[in-house]
Parts: sequence; structure tokens; C-alpha cells
Amino acid sequence: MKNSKRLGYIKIAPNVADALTHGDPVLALESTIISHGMPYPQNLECAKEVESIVRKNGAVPATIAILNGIPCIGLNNEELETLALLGKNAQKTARRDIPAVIAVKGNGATTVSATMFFASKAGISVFVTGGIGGVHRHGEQTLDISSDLTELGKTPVAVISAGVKSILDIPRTLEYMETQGVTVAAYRTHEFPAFFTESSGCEAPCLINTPEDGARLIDASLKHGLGSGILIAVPIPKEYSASGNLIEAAIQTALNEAREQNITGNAATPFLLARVNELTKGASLAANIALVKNNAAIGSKIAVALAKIRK
Ligand code: PSU
Ligand code: MN
Repeated sequence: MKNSKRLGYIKIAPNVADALTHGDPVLALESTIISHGMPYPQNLECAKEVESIVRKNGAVPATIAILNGIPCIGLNNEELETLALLGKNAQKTARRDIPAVIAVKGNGATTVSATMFFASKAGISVFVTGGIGGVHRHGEQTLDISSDLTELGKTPVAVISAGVKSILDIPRTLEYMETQGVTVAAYRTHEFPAFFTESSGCEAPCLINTPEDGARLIDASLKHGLGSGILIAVPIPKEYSASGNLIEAAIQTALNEAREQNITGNAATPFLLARVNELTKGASLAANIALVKNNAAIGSKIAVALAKIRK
């Protein structure tokens, strides 16, 4: 096998490095969704299927994680499996955790903030995930605001997600992104989607109708050196949004339980995701997998369109 390319202390998989050198489309993927967002073995299946969807749509997938203290851009199947099996034994790694994981040569599953950071270092402009973090409910008291939002304010990477979950305070999340200067666009809808459901009751600041629209938005931001990120919110496919109301009820229960059990900080999101999945008997996991795959297809098309513009 060809040696991986090293960019400073970052390891870039050969096929990813090759694509970047030629200006071919590359799509970054995060790894906390594998370790903390879904149970084994669905997490591994989903990660592999997402990578294959990206390839089918003409882009090169680059899942990002820290393995044995080395930030890796692009994982092989063995590395994906390692991470999927580690599950919550991998460290959930947001921006603030990067030095601590590297210093002890640990295994870190990168959240949206840390994935954006490494994607940007490697020169990748488009990144797909399921949902991003946001302002937690009662965030005005707890100050629990995901570092995903500040990262979006200062790192020039476009993130394709299904919006944010209603475990969060969606109106305040949008307000906070406005403050941070994040460009937010919804895909083929005027409403900002709420992950499991298409509607949040909040209007999206900007509308895009095609992958080419998305690519032009990203190109405009990059060309003018804004330095900030873009959030492209894609609603969950219609056939899965039906279970949204059932899932909403489970979210309310899980939120109450988290409050009673005093689960806070970076443990909050993984707890809520796992509990909602138990309460809905797997319906939320099926919906989660479906929307990630849909985001991967649309994100790949955006990456392909962007590469065409920028070549
Ligand atoms: N939301 C999801 N699934 C996830 C996450 C968020 O629907 O897996 C993960 C992502 O990695 C995101 C992180 O970046 O949780 C946010 O965590 P926190 O709220 O602790 O910032
Ligand atoms: Mn938090």
C-alpha cells in the first residue's frame, strides 16, 4: 500500500491526498456519530454505507478521527471497525479535547467542531453529518452551547446536516449562529428542519434548491475569504418524518430524565440520543440512518459541483 501523506502531524489517506492534489471532490465525515451516536453494529454498517454512497455520487469520502494520537483524514475499513467497536471507549473529541487526546496518544472520535478543524487544515471544504450540536434548552442559564456553533463561526467548511434536534433550543441555536456569522441555508424548504421532523417553526435565513446552488454559496464564501462556515440544512426524507411525532414525545421524556439524573456537559447529547432510541424501540435510529444517507448523497453532489466551479 502507498504511504499516507503527512501534512505536519496530520495523516491523510493516499486516495484522499490524491484527490485533494487534483482538485477532485472530497467529502469529510465525522466519527462521534459512529462511536457515540449509534450502537454497534449499526454504526459500522452505516459508516460503510455512507462512504459507499459518497463514492457512488462521485466524491472521495474522508472520515476523520484521531487514532493512537494521530489525526487521520480518511479511514480504511479496519480503522472504521476499530472505532465502531471502541464505541464510547473512544474519547468524544470536540475542539477543546484535541490536545488532551493527542498528548496521551489516545483514540478520539471527532465531533463536528474537531472534524471541521481537521477538514479545514487538510483543505476539505464540504462535510456531511447527521445533526450538529447547538444551544441546549436552558442554555441561557447553563451556557451549554455546543462548540460546533463557534467552530462554524470561524472555520471555512460547509456542513450538511438535517438541522438540529429538538433536544436543543432551535430558535436560540439560530440566533447564536447569526451572532457567529454562520451562513445558514435550508435545502428545498423555507423552514429550518428539526432533524427527526421537517419543521421547526423557524424560518431558514436562506434557501437553496440544487446542489449547484449550494456549491455557488460555498464558492462565494471561500472566494471572499469570509473565514466562517456554512450550515446547509437538509430535511429528513418524507417517508421517515412520519415517525417524527412519536420521536418528539420520547425526546420530552428523555429530557426530563436527563434533568432528574443531572446529566450535563458533553454527556448530555449521547445520553439523549441513546435514550430516545430505547424509548422509540429503534425508530429514531432508523430515521437517523436514513437522514445521514440522504445528507451524504446531497453533500456529495454539492462537493462535485463545487470542484467543477473551482477547477
Ligand atoms: N447530534 C446528533 N448526533 C450526533 C451528535 C449530535 O444528532 O452524533 C454529535 C456530533 O458529533 C456533534 C456532537 O458534533 O454530538 C455535539 O455534542 P455537544 O452537544 O456535546 O457539543
Ligand atoms: Mn455541550
